[in-house]
Amino acid sequence: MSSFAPASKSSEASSFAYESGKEFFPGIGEIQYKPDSPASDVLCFKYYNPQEVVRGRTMEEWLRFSVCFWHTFRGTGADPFGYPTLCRPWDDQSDSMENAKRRLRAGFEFFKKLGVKYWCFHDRDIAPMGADLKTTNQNLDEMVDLALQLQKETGVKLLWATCNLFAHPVYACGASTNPDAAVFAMAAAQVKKGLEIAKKLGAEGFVFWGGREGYQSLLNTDVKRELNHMGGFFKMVVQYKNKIGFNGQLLIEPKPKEPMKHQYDYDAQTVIAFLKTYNLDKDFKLNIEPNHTSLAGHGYEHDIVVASGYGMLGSIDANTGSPDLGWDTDQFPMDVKNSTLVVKVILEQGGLAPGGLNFDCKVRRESTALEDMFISHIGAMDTFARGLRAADKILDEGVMADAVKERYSSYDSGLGAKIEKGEASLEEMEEFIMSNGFPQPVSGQQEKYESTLNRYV
Ligand code: XLS
Ligand code: NI
Ligand code: NI
Repeated sequence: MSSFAPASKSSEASSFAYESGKEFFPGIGEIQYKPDSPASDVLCFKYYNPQEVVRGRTMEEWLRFSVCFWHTFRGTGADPFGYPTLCRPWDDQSDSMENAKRRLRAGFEFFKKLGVKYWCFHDRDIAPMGADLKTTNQNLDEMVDLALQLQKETGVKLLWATCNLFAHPVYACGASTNPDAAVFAMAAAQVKKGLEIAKKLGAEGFVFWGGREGYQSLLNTDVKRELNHMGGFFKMVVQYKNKIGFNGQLLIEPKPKEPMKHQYDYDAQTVIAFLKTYNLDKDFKLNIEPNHTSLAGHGYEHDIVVASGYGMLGSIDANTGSPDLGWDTDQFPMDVKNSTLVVKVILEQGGLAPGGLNFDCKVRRESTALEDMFISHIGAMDTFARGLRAADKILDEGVMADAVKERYSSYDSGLGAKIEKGEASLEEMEEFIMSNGFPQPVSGQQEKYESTLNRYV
């Protein structure tokens, strides 16, 4: 397949039309909760009522929404076949600091008007790289000062920060798993700075997404050595985090493939096994992105359920893919059944804090209007608010939980309880079957659960 990737930026050069000091989103005010609004009004919340109390906490406290800076303020809509379509009036497409500052100001106006309390970014989203590490870090410092000021002015906080360890050509064969130790050093130096700025901005977490940590071919790859390097890299991160007193939660975001053919952080269970193998499981949790879970061949909420089950669910990149496509389309989550199943887990584990629901989503390249940025986020927030209301009802009535409990009740006493305590032996099992005979099959009743769920969503 040949690529029609844009080499020229000429198509969007004329879109810059921002008058200094003006609003970035004129005509759009703070988004209101209007439960009685008609279906045609998509610039208000119909279900998300931030201060409404559900199960002892406000909706805002349960859901902890965050906007991601990379898709929403750095995404251009370019794809391998087409030029950018999302040409924002404040963005002159240059790598200047002036442009970076305008973008950041536009971002904070957006967060404030939307009514989210958190944002997330990669270091390279907010500041252009310089010719060397020193100037790169200086650029970052200048942008972080502005971000700190805007955070103070708006009350918007940093859910998590992350380092982009995958876009630069030098990371093509991996960052911490690169066969070249100098590239490992470059990544480590970048993360050192990343942790420092995260601390300065009061980040509640710090994410590692290993987009290039994997392989395209096993023929040129020493898998075990690369994994050892990645484990060592994270040990350094823990040491430095403790040294500088950064208290944010460290998180790993699993993804099985794309951009690499295989990525080491394949899915929740793989990452948990990795963390345990390298004795890092007390220092890290998982940031689960359902679109990645789908890519791993699992159902939407699978990794959320698994991570939570092991006490390792730290945060969620709330998005979705297209079930009919095999890649990470990062769409806005608009499916109420999916959001219900996710929020049910959040409620059952007592919340996500210090994590949250970060919209790692991008509007489609065809959705070119500025208001689409709002409509997409509002729609997704309403989807999760509906999920919260439905999950609350499911837990309140307890019909599904009771049925599941009943399904496992043979483990509550007698032989089952002995098995669960780890006090039983194979000989005892044999004796039990000898005296009781073969057990009768018990119905799993999947359809009963499915139709019960449908009564809530
Ligand atoms: C890419 C990942 C990425 C991480 C942050 O697929 O989802 O956006 O969330 O690096
Ligand atoms: Ni993500
Ligand atoms: Ni993703």
